[in-house]
Amino acid sequence: MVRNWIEYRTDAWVQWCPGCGNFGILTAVYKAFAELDLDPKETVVVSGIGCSSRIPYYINVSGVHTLHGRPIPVATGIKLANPRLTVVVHSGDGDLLGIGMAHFVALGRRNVDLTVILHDNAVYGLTKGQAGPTLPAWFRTKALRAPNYQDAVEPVLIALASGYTFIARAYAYHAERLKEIIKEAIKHKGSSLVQVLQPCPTYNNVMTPKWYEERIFYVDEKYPDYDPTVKAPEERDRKIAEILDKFYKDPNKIPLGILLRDVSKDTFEERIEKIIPGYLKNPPGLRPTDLDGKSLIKPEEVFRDRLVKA
Ligand SMILES: Cc1ncc(C[n+]2csc(CCOP(=O)(O)OP(=O)(O)O)c2C)c(N)n1
Ligand code: SF4
Ligand SMILES: [Mg+2]
Repeated sequence: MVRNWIEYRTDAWVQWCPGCGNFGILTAVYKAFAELDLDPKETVVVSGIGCSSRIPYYINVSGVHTLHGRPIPVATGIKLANPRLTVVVHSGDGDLLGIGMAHFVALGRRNVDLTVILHDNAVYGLTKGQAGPTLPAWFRTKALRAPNYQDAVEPVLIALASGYTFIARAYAYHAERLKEIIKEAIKHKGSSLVQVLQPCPTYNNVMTPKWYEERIFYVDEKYPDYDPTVKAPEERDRKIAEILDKFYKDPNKIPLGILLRDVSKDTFEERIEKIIPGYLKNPPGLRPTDLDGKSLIKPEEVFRDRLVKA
């Protein structure tokens, strides 16, 4: 059964500026969730703080609007408490790659089965247009008094270096292509990154739709033989070298599509199962905590080794 995507809409007024790329991302997410037939009760959207992070209010699944930079740790906790949930992180470039960068790297190292959708407008939209971590050096957007004199970070390369097992880039105005990529990212078992290039017509007057559309290309169109799959750990470095060689030679071109799909690694949940057998069958979030009014959690047993003896 495929649900109607309208079921995932809420009644909340969508508070984004006209033309904002977040609308394309939201549309793609509704349709991806519907086509994957995700049960709203078994799906959680977790965001940080920013314009993009308002998204949990607009999607009719469980949602948590967390602190600036912290959606990944909160999402990790939710997923590890109940690995049967589908957990999707939505946040901005400032949130995930500035204040939240350590968590972004840690997620790749762990390969928790989460999908991260990075709304990348290269500015801090909510706080009125300061330079975001992905704004190239010497670009001067309209809120800046001087050109940006920091270098940009490249989230795809950081994700490759950190261990993410699914890495893709998309463009917010191409909602159909974005929807297909989001579906693949959610289906993948492990940490997935979808970097979405997102025009911000209010503050980013340099990286406009025209600017993006002159640079983007789809890897499956330009290189139809390219296979993003990594099947064994020793193939990963060779695949990264191929990505750099094929897609990163021309700094004026931006590759879109699925760049890496690494099926060679255990997820974090599978690693926990190895050291705590039975965890996947009986994870903490599904264990009863109360029986007939009597708590099943006995602090004196849980903390037995840590009690300070008088
Ligand atoms: C701890 C903390 N520091 C700073 C802020 C102020 N702040 C709110 S949103 C934001 C950046 C938003 O940029 P981004 O994550 O790129 O999201 P966008 O608005 O562009 O979607 C900042 C710095 C905050 N809310 N909390
Ligand atoms: S400020 Fe930019 S990112 Fe924020 S809602 Fe407006 S157009 Fe979108
Ligand atoms: Mg931003």
